Formats: sequence, structure tokens, C-alpha cells
Amino acid sequence: MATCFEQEGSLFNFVVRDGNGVKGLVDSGISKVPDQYIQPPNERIPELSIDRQQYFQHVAPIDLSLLDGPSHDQAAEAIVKATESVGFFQVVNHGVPIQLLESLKDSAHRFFGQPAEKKAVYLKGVSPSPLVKYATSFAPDCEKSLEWRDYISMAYTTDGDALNHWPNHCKEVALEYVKTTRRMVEKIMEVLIGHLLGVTADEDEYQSRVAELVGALTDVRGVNMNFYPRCPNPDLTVGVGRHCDPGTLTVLLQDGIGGLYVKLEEEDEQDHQHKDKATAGIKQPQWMEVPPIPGALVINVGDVLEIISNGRYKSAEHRVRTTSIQSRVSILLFTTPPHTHKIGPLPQLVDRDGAARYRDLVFLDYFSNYFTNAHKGKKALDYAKITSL
Ligand SMILES: O=C(O)CCC(=O)C(=O)O
Repeated sequence: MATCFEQEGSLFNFVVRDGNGVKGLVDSGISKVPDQYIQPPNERIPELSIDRQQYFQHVAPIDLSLLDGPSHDQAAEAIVKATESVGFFQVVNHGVPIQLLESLKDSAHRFFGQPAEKKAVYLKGVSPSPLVKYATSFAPDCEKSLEWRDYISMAYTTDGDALNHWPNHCKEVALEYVKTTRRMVEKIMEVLIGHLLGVTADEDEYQSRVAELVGALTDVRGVNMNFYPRCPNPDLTVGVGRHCDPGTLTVLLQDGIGGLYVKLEEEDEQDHQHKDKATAGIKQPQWMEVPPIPGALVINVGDVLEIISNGRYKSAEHRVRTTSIQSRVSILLFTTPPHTHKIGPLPQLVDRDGAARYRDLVFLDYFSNYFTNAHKGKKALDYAKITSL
């Protein structure tokens, strides 16, 4: 029999405070989504049939192994172009074992398939480690409508800490994900930072300046596992609302269910100076589904890269639609600078552009501000934007 949530606050307590999550709600036998999950019409996500042709026309998957051979420059150009236009692209032949990707998805299902009391031990305030947090929705205390998603965050400090503190169901595979994505993230970042500084791999500066910046910008890493239970009303809900990631680069593994949407930016005068063909002709903001490609990883540009590139690189606004068919999992590797790191547009770019579009700030200030609000598209970047331009 379905659990009764008539009393004021009882659903919120059940889902958020007691750690039953959306999974517990679905398991309780609901046949339609409770009002707390119904999004205002402008936030709902119409189902788009995946238009692979449209997708590949904008961002064809990039074969990362080409960076190591004679086609390096073409692969690098494709990375830069995708980062400047959409801020989202998929990579194949990335060096992360496919078997590991399968194990990650399995372990996410195993973790979230446990009874609520096993997951609730990681709720904020009771978790035995500050490195691990289990939660639901993004900011339940300040959201008008809740997101249809449960997740677990695992911050990485050392291998030993991960093995000691991360949940048993996922610690080994999640740690392997942190390790095996390292070189891939570095390679992509070396291309992006090298392009910003105008240096190529054969110059001495590449080794020093680029490597130093790449190291600093991706120094802090963590893994999030998302679980989106099947939803009786995908037309009324969101899995994750419109947002950009606050950090540097995110590596996203999605399963075959689909539902990840990225926003293609409108053209504007200023953008036009920095980019070319990929979004030319797009006048209205449009959402495009990022099709699941077996074995591929999605690379998602975060706010830090937009800021340090003085707006050349696009932090991608994205969101997730729910599905009534089957539960979906995604596993994200986040990279950010250390909290104390100062971020701001690179001086060379400010000189070239004639003005800084973002102010210098300490990353922790940006990060803390990001987490004080509900998801709201690209609005978080306003905190860093210089508006008097
Ligand atoms: O599940 C996905 O595909 C994306 C998730 C996401 O954007 C997030 O967790 O921030």
C-alpha cells in the first residue's frame, strides 16, 4: 500500500531528512508525482527525439587517441572548437577501460538499491566522513520544486582516505575512475590551456606554464553518482534542473537510457569574435539531447574555464529529463582548483581582449556562492561577471 504523505512536511522529511530519497518514494508505491516535484511549466523538459544528425553536426565524438599521433592538430582543433561553441563534447578511445565504465554503472545501481537506512548513514550531519555525502535534489531547502534525483558525493584526498571512507559498494571502482581519468583530463586541458596561451606542444613553455596551470586547475577531484528512479510523470518533473558546473572540467559517464540535454547558446556580438561555425546560424536558444554512445565519456566545461578564458570557453548549461521506463544512473568526475586558488581571466587574454569580463576571485568564494542557491542556469556566473562593460 502507498505511504500516506498528507501531513504538512511529511513527504519532505521522508525523502530528504530521513534519507529515503526519490527511490524510497517510488518504492512506496506512488502512481503520480507528488506536488513537491511538479516543476513550473517553463522548467519542464519537452521530450525531444534524439536528432543524432543535429548532434553530430555540432559536436561529433572526438577520438582522443588521435592526440598521440600525426592527427594531433585536427583532434586538438576539434576539442577547442567544441569548447568554444557548445562547451560539451563526447570522447572515445579515451584510455579509460570500458570494463571500468560498466563496473561504475553496476556499483551505482548496487549502492542505490540498498535499503534507505544503509544510505542514510551518509546524510549530511551524520556521515562518518566529511568526504562522503548522500542526498537528494540539489538544494531541497531553497528549491521551489524538488529534483527527481538521489546522489552520493565522494571527495578525493588520498587513495587511503578513499578506501577508508567511501562506501564499500563503490569505493574501489570510483577510486579507479579518479585515477584512470587523470591523464585524459590532463591531455584535454593541455590542449585547451595551450590554445589560450598560444603555445604548442613543442615549445618549452608548454611543459612549464601549461602543465603548471593544468595541474592547479584540476588539482581537486571528486566522484558523484546520480540515481534517477523511473518517474510516473516525466513531463512534469526534472532529474536535474538547468545548471552549469562550477569547476573546471567534468567527465560524465551516462548509461544507455538518455535524458541529458545541453543548451546551445544564442549568438551574440561579443561571442562572435571568439568562435566560428559551430553555432553560426543558431538564433534561438535550443536544447539538444546528448545521445548515449556506448563506451564514450561526455566532457563538460565548467565555470572556472569560462572565467579564466575570459569567456572564450563556454560553461555548458545542461539539465536532465526523467524517464518512466527504467531508472537511470550517471557517474561524474569533477575537477576544480584548490579552494584557496585565485581564479580570473588570464592576463594575456585580458590584454588581447582589451577588458576583463570576469573579476578575480578566490575559488572558495565562487564555490560557496554556487551552493547557496537552487539551480538556475547560467546565473551563478553573474557572481564573477563584470557587468559594467
Ligand atoms: O546525469 C547527468 O547526465 C548529468 C548530471 C549533472 O549534470 C550533475 O550531476 O550535475
